Amino acid sequence: MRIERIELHTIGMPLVRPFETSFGRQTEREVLLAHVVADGVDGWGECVAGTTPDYSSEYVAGCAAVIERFLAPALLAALDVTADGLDALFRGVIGHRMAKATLEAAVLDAETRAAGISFGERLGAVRDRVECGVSVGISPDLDTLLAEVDGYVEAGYRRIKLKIKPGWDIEPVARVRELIGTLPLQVDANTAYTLDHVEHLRRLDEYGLLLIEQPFVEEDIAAHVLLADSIDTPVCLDESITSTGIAIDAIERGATSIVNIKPGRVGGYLEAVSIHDACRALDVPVWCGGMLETGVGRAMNVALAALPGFALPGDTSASSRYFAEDLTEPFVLDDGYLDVPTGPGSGVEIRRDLVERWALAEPRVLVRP
Ligand code: SMG
Ligand code: MG
Repeated sequence: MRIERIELHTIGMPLVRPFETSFGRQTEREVLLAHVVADGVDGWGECVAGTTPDYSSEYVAGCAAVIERFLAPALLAALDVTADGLDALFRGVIGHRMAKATLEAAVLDAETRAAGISFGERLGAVRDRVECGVSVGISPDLDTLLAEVDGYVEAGYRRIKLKIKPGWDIEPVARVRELIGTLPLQVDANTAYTLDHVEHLRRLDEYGLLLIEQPFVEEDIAAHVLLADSIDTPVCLDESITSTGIAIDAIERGATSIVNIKPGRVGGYLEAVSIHDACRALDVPVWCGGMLETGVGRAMNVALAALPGFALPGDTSASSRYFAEDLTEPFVLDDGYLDVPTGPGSGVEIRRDLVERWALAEPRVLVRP
């Protein structure tokens, strides 16, 4: 394919309720979207970065700058672009995986639309629907938390994930476990703990959790090995896993026995598939994480979650978990599952009227020199 044009849109979408994690609270999702036109075919990609560099070092305005200054010019200059060739094309830029993943998603979307195949077919999906979990933010108080969880159980979610931090962990977990009985439950600390908390975290073992996600800072694989050796609850890395090599290393060292795969965090869907394949070869189950995606990213995540190694429910919740109105046709839960889109490309259509209505700035238009 030859890329004729790249447009970068930044929009703001209100959340149906604030989302609080150990590192912050958000009431709106700022979304960077890349729209590529390749041989007359449109492709859209969503960036998972947030407004501030708190989940990772990347953030929306930074991703837009890296794309505009370095990645888009490389893409526009290339004579023949394929999704498989992007790794080599972007090799001159170190890191910036979320920015790279945004363009990769748009190129994959255009490529699969042109070929008339679905994202699921392209990635190797083996299921036509995926089991869904929901991520529950830190609440102002326990009653509010229990009411929120109750609503999600009613809606049919098949797994609950609680955000935890020091001061908001054992008691919320105990109360939610009491409320939901044997429904699968897991927790996510987003790096809020240190090795001083190992004894405290061992108290979670009582509640039969599926896993504890990313208790310590992303660079500290060794700390996760120590925890994994002293706790029964499986340790699962999220932020730490940024490539296939790092995933294999973390697994072999015993830091993680389950892996959260987020395409944006690892540089794209093709690297996500590669991590899936590596984990599968090592008999390590994986699940699909979420970054409050709009329908654009959600459609692609649901396709990824339909690969055979995705053995646990993902943070692939319904559109209504975050948005009153989605950017595409909404994803609606059916008995705790979402259908994998079957149409060409991502299989969903972006509503350009909403991209315009929710724009936070004029789109940046990049064309071949
Ligand atoms: O999309 O439902 C979702 C979000 C799931 O909890 C979620 N994501 O660390 O796994 C994670 C967090 C990161 C959110 S960054 C604001
Ligand atoms: Mg996480």
